[in-house]
Amino acid sequence: MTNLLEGKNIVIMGVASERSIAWGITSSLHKAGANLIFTYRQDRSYKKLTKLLDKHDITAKLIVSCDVANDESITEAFSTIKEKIGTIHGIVHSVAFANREELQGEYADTSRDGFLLAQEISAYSLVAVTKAAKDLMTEGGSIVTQTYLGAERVIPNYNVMGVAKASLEASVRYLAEDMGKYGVRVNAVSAGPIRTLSAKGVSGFNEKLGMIEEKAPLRKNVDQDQVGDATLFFMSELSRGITGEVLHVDSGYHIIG
Ligand code: NDP
Ligand code: KAL
Repeated sequence: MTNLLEGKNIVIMGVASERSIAWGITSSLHKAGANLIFTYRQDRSYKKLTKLLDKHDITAKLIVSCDVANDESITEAFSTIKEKIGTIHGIVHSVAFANREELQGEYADTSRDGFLLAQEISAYSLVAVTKAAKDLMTEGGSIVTQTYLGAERVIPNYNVMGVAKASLEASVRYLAEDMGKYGVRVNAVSAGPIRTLSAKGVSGFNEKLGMIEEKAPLRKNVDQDQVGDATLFFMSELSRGITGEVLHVDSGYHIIG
């Protein structure tokens, strides 16, 4: 797997800590020889990221700030990438957000603002980023996002985020059709529960981990490296015939009734 991404410029969005799924992806793509560009939102994430890169002896080609809730910030980030890097071959979209108080109780209580916020950051951002990256992906490439089973089924507490992920998965299909003619593939990885900053403090997370150990065919939880390797597959030519797909990396849990 060492040379799968040699010479490829790939943008990774969403490293907030060593536990981030995007950090597992960073490891896999780095081992495959990719040149990595990172985007972050909070200064705290920038500090974590630079420390992690240092610790693991990974050199970033570029690190730029990008708040996906803000069109100007997206345009600025991608024009900096265009100016400093030129052509890119891939984007890893690993960002999501909903108000904590709406990730519990009844979905029927979701506020208009909370609904729109979750959609904006967790689903529309993939569209906005694809739009901004279009003229940098002149040699074709691959866009990969992260989703969860709550898009397909009702999972307690996931609520407004489940509806945002359903919108994200539908966007993957529509974007796959649009971008296919430019040689760009668009896919999603649907990961099982992984303890990250996002998962911290949300109700019902530990129960979900237990459920996988008990019911999933592989009887164990997945980790960031497994999601990283599946994302590497989507980034590489090994998946050249696949687009518009949602691939479950969840120990097989989704097949169990
Ligand atoms: P993390 O908390 O590590 O990452 C979430 C990231 O979202 C952070 O880097 C955060 O950046 C970023 N983010 C939030 N709002 C914005 C914004 N407005 N602009 C730019 N970036 C933003 O959690 P995960 O690694 O768990 O989450 C990554 C993805 O994986 C998400 O899409 C999540 O839904 C998905 N997923 C997670 C699962 C899990 O069990 N953990 C399971 C299945 C899917 P910052 O902190 O700088 O704001
Ligand atoms: C059924 C599950 C249990 C948990 C329910 C909801 C999880 C929603 C994920 C969503 C991304 C979490 C947040 O938006 C948290 C946010 O309100 C507060 N946290 C933060 O601001 C931190 C500091 C930053 C880094 O986080 C973000 N996101 O910016 C779902 C479980 C089993 C699987 C998970 C966790 C899925 C998923 O999508 O993450």
